[in-house]
Amino acid sequence: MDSTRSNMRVNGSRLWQSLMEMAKIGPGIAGGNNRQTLTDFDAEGRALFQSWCDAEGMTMGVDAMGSMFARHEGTDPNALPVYVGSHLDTQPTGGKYDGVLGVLAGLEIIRSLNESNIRTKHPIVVTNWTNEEGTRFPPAMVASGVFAGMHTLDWAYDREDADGKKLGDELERVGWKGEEKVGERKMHAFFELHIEQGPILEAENLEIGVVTHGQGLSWTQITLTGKESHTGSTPMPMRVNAGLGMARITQLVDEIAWSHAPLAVGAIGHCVVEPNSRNIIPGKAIFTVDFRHPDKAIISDMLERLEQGAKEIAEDIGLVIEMESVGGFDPVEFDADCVSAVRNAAEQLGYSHRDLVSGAGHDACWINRVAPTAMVMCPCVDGLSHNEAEEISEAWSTAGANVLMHAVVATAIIDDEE
Ligand code: HGY
Ligand code: MN
Ligand code: MN
Repeated sequence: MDSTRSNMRVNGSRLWQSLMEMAKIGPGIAGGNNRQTLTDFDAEGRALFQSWCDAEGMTMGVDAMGSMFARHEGTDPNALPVYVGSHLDTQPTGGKYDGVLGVLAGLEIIRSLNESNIRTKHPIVVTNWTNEEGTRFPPAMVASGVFAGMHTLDWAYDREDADGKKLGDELERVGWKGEEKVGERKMHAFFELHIEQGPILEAENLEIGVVTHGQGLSWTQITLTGKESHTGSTPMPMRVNAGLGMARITQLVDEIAWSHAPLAVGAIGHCVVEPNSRNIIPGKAIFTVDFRHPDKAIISDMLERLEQGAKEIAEDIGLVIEMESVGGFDPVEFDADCVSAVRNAAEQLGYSHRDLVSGAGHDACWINRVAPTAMVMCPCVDGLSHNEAEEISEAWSTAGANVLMHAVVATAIIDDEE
């Protein structure tokens, strides 16, 4: 390999500074972030990212879902670009690195290439996908899902938050509703760096995860309708308690997941109890069941048992039950050549690494349907994420960004290597 390329490294401390700078926008209450999609904080983070891209001479495209595409020219303007990125939006009690590392490491690649005057044949486009988290506007990965043709634009615009605000209106309000038709961009390849959000790499003292697959995900929203009544004067036999139904279904979800140990996972993270008064028996409970597994057949089995068991619980208590699939995707196998580019980069750079199945969903899981795609992962402390205490080290961040850069540049081809 040409010495120029083999000596390429990112500026890890500059990347770390940018991460800390972005983390100041939309602070949480415990050291993390609350920069939810299409809030004013999200708009502020986008503007900072745009200013950094402008400083590198990149041209910004924005599509009708607000996804941002910062283009760094290659020597062949007609060559399909190599895309690299992730998401800047965070969970309400999110960490400083989930998604953000992937976007800012992409920018750091451009900063480093500009500094060392290395030109690639293919242009490189650094991407910020709108609303990866899917907390404010479910489901997760909605903009990359529209890009991959999994959702229509109108359906996405119609998503409502807890206050009844619509995604499309909020996109307009924050000024990030672009003109570009979503999904028209063609990619030579897409790479995403992300923290593992699980314990494996740290536990095995490894620096890099070469992500070969992403596990499948299913979100089922359940609405239980019972009867509101006084918690004091209503005799137990007369109660139709929606909260009790939710509690029993929560237990059922846990049992179903454990029955497919060690890989299956299941939980209920979102729930609304109405009218949510301490002395009224809940008349309604609305909650989302999150099931995940690398094997689609297991997810189907979990869903069948959930449907069967939840109906029995509802009947036993006298509740009306409605169940609706509100998100999900099949297990993903990433592109073999892109995965090899990641693995080769880790080997050439001398980083300890292993193949990994992603436990979390990522924009790459949808983009893999429309372009050759792969992911790089770095460890996170105690495997903790979706928690303000999420933490990584600067060394892990730098290693991940170096592997990302070498995989991207090898795919975008350095001009004088032709
Ligand atoms: O839900 C997920 O896996 C992703 O973190 N949005
Ligand atoms: Mn993420
Ligand atoms: Mn996340």
